[in-house]
Amino acid sequence: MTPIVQRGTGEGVWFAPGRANLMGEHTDYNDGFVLPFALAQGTTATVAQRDDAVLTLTSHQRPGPPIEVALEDLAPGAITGWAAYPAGVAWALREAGVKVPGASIAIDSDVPPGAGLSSSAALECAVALALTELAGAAIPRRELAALARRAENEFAGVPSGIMDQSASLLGRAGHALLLDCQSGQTSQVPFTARLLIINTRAKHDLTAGEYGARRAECEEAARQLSVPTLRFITNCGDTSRLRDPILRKRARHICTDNERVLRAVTLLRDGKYAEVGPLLTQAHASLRDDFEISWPEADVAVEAAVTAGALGARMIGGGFGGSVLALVPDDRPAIRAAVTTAVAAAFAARAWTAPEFLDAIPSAGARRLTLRPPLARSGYPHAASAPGRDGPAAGATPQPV
Ligand code: GAF
Repeated sequence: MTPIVQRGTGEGVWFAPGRANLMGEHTDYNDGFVLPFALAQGTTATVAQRDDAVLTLTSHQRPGPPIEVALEDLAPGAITGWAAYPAGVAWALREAGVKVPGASIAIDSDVPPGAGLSSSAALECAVALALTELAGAAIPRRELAALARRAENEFAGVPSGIMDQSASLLGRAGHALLLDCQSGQTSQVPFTARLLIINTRAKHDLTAGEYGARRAECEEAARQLSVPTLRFITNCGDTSRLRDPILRKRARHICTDNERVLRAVTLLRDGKYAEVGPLLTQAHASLRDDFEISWPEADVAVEAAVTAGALGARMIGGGFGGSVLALVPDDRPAIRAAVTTAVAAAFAARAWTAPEFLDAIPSAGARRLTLRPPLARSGYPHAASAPGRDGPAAGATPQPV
């Protein structure tokens, strides 16, 4: 079969994955450790270069007329909603001196939005990779992650850390990514597993105030402990010096979660996969009781999953909605089935919206794709509509170029 999308150097399809996080929540903006991995689910940006200096944006998930903006008009606040993420990337690249060309960008994704699986980082990173390649700019992936984060922080106004963009751009199949958010150093930790994501369908939203409030509390705790960031608290007992009980709990979560990341890495490197399970469940208790960012559906999902035989489970992401990650033995499909049945039953008993179950397989990071027909439609991506759900992320066989 012939790949037919790459008709010229000025167009193509780029893919960037969403992420799950094995360990280390809210530790990234505290200069701590995180251990995320790239998912197989992700976002495609199908891009055609234009002769004018204009960006047009369409999304299969957000039908409507193309959003159009002149590159020179890009500035924080100029674009809002979903398009702020790709437009923000073009802005951040220009700020960094990249000669971003005009482009028509069509987005498609199979990362459920609001599920805490970094649909926004996947969107940013797919576009970042596309625009830098079209511009002929060779930007190391770590720097590209920082630029995508800048787009999210300053253009879209979301005060997030560096974890999600790093996982999307630096992820490797069969590995989790250990990232030291202070030094920026990364190392790939072998991790071949099929985990279970339970999308609780309670939507999370990082623009809501709680994420920023946690950041502020962590900064205040660090100030009162006379350290630059909570990363520098390595003896978790030191957090008891904080008089304020809320700040004490926040700092304790960050310190113990940093410890759990390093412990999980050691266990994985020693091949003790199953022993990571209880760490996940401990992390959930810390996120629920100390950091106070869990939500009822997540607590019920964790409890039901572990009772039904999961090795461990916890909420992932920013909190207050989104997904639970459960570690289930790969070689025991009956346990996986028991876990999904138990979680679904627990939700039904409370008359909650049924949860969605997804595979979480440590997968490769962002890359350019070639596609097979029928994905490259006539006139596409200039056509008003973006690729369909049979599009690259959902059904095609992605092949690195
Ligand atoms: C969100 C943010 F985008 C990340 O930077 C990270 O802080 C995470 O919440 C919590 O660990 O995904």
